[in-house]
Amino acid sequence: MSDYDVVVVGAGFAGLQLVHECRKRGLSVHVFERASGVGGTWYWNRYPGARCDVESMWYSYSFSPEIEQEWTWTEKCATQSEILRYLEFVADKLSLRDAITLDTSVTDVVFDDTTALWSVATDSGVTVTSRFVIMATGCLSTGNMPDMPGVHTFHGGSYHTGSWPHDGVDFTGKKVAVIGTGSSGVQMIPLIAQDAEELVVFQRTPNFVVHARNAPLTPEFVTDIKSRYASLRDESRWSNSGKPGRETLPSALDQSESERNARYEAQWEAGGAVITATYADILTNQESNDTLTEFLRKKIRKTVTDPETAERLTPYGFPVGAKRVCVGTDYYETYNRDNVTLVDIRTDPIVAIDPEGIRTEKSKYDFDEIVFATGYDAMTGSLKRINIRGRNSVALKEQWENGPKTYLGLAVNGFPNLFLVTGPGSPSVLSNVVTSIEQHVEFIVDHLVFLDASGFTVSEANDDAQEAWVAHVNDIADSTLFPKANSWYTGANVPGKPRVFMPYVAGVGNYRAICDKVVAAEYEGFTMTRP
Ligand code: N01
Repeated sequence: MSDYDVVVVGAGFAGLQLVHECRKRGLSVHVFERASGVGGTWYWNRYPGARCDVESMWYSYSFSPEIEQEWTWTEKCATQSEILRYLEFVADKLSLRDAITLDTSVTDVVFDDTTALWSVATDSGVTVTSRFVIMATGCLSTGNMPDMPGVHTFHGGSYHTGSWPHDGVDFTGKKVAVIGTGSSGVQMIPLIAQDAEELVVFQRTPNFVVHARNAPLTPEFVTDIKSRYASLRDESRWSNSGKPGRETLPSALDQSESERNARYEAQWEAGGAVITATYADILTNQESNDTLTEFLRKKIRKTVTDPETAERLTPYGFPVGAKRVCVGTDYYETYNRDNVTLVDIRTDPIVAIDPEGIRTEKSKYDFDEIVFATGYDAMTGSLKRINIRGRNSVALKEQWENGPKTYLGLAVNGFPNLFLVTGPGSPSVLSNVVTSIEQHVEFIVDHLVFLDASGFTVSEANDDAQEAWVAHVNDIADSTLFPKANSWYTGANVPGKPRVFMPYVAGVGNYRAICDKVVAAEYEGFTMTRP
């Protein structure tokens, strides 16, 4: 007999919905969450300018029409604080809080071959047993802190974007360094520049940055969407991106240069990373991709007044969209300010951090504050830092030494009754992640119900099904331009991490159809056994 049917690790979007869905189906469930509140990534990412670049009307749960109608988003792209308020509202509305233990990190998740139960140990000393464990730990929740010489000797304030102080940081009149120019850096740099006396940005790889064109939502717009939510959500579930569709022409090469640029211009003005979906072949055909690359490079040169800075900000060497396109507000314009300097650390590398600031090969900079916008050990980091041991005590970390392998991104051979939400091999980070989370949660919980109804106690992904899924994920990725960039999708941002393309690129609709077929074939690819 176990303490729970289901133990969930993490109380973000996935963990909260899991509590609700498990309870609805009569399964006892408990969540352990390391933070002092619910919200997952939205609990931690409180840096200036933090907001979601997927529109709030879509970046929200669809499983409850009541929540959809009751909650009203105020901005096109919601701020971190609004998303956190939303998740707190959901937790209260569905009375989820009593199933969640906060301030508690799970340290060990160990399978007992004899009893077929999982033992889940925490840093508070509490250990519980459970029939099933669901890892809802998020794709971007373990920070990537560069191991720079002297990093701990700095006398000023030092912060990573993914664990921001709750009281905020006052940069007024300060000398500030930001290291990293991904989505987090791009959002915060313009705001820090407004307050700081001096801001120095240390850039390793320039990214393509497009405008968010964020704006308040009008009551008419919200009412209209709310009245059509059911069909729009259905469209999202079967789309590529997890949002309602938009008009996409087959190839950028079918149009003249002026027609193409007119379409790009319209999308540039509308804002959003969706510019890479202007043509269906932008991420599969290098020549098509080059047309958008050139359009965006011209925008940088036109916006940034100093030609040398503009050139340093201009990305080369990878297709646009193969690394996540960053969505910002006045990002390039910020480099026209007198108090902002851009250091290209590819030509002038950081050699050390010392008590006063940062030393590069060519210069020394003194700072009051250093911000690390250096990203995450994405997709596998949060799973590998927990001691997860499956059959015969094999550690997940060791099994994944050469890269993660999963079946559907949801289960791992050798780890029976353990499931992943948005695991490697799922569309997760290449989609509106909330749409993906909902599909995964429903698949997993329905599977548990099926097991109980059929008298099965153990479900395990087959090795051959897993191998076939990994091969499929790779084949599809290789038919696109994604693998041509050194990105966190491939693990390239973390020194020593194996290079494996982790997300599933064929879209949430195709993925859902495959999962539906697996269900229709009574969970093909899983071996299910009775006691
Ligand atoms: O992290 P990143 P992020 N020395 O990995 C640099 C989501 N997100 O937190 O490119 C110096 O993209 C690194 O350089 P390089 C979104 O999915 C969404 O910004 O590796 N620099 C890069 O410039 C996003 O993609 C939203 O050469 C170092 C930067 O740090 C994901 O989170 C907002 C370095 C890291 O960029 C991650 O975004 C925020 C080193 N040792 C985040 N190591 C929205 O919804 C790394 N870098 C808008």
